[in-house]
Amino acid sequence: MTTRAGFVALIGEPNAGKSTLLNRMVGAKVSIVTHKVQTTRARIRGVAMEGDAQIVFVDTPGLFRPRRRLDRAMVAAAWGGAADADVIVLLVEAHRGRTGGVDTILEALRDRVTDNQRVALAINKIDRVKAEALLALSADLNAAYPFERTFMISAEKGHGVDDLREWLAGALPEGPWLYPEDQIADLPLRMIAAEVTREKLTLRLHQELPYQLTVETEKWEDRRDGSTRIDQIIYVTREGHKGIVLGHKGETVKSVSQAARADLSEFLGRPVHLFLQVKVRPNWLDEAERYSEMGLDFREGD
Ligand SMILES: Nc1nc2c(ncn2[C@@H]2O[C@H](COP(=O)(O)OP(=O)(O)OP(=O)(O)O)[C@@H](O)[C@H]2O)c(=O)[nH]1
Ligand SMILES: [Mg+2]
Repeated sequence: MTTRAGFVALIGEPNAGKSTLLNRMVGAKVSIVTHKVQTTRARIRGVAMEGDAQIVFVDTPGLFRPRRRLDRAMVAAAWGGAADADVIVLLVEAHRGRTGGVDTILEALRDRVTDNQRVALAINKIDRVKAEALLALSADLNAAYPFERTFMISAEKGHGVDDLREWLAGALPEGPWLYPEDQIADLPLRMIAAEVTREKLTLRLHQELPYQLTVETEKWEDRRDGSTRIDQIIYVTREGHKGIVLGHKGETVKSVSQAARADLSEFLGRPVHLFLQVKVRPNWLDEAERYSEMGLDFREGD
């Protein structure tokens, strides 16, 4: 049997639907999703099988103009994911079209893509627009960059996703599989668990606060009774933020904990006891250890 295997990087502006697409391709929620921009902070690998091909999808942080050290490390991680990929898929939101941000990405692609890499366009969220608009957008983007193929998809509803996966499988180089056939993600469980809690926090907190916090798994204990105890710390930058995360009588953190615990129990297939602690750490955004916990390179933020 001739097998194929390789890396497919999903890149695009924040909120384009990269993580939603990765989860759909893998068939499990390995990367967190919210309606807010800059949800994903590091590269997240998910593995999908298609016939004799093993496709390693690499979800990346959105590409935007970075301001903070964390932002710069995120954008560097995204381009690093693209650099290592056999195939790059650029996701563009159908209803937003060719934005300035998309133009900036196209320009960077012209400089960065190497001869042995293939690049496809996926116009996502087609459920939000009329067919006529799609054809015009596809023509416009293809005039701006020589994409090998264009796919019209809805990562959320699943339209066009099978075609994309089939094409990707054929586009990968011949070679042995890179992961065991039943592995779906390449990310430590404690990191997935921290991400789930960060997703619930991002969904419940407003404005800048989600961008000023990070979550780390401190302890993980698989108990003999079949349950798992997970202890996590939520780092915030200010005393005021701690109060907001806790909420009136601790209600906010309680609802975050309940929602995270439900997701984690489902993901792990066993009961989970989740303990969250909020700590003020004014400079966590400038601490190297916080970045390595997230899977980011601190120096890339210089
Ligand atoms: N209507 C519609 N919404 C979608 C589709 N795909 C993703 N979304 C929504 O778009 C929002 C962003 O999705 P994500 O998958 O988190 O986007 P992302 O590109 O990973 O975003 P960052 O991690 O911030 O870069 C979420 O609210 C998704 O539910 C789609 O095909 N149709
Ligand atoms: Mg994402």
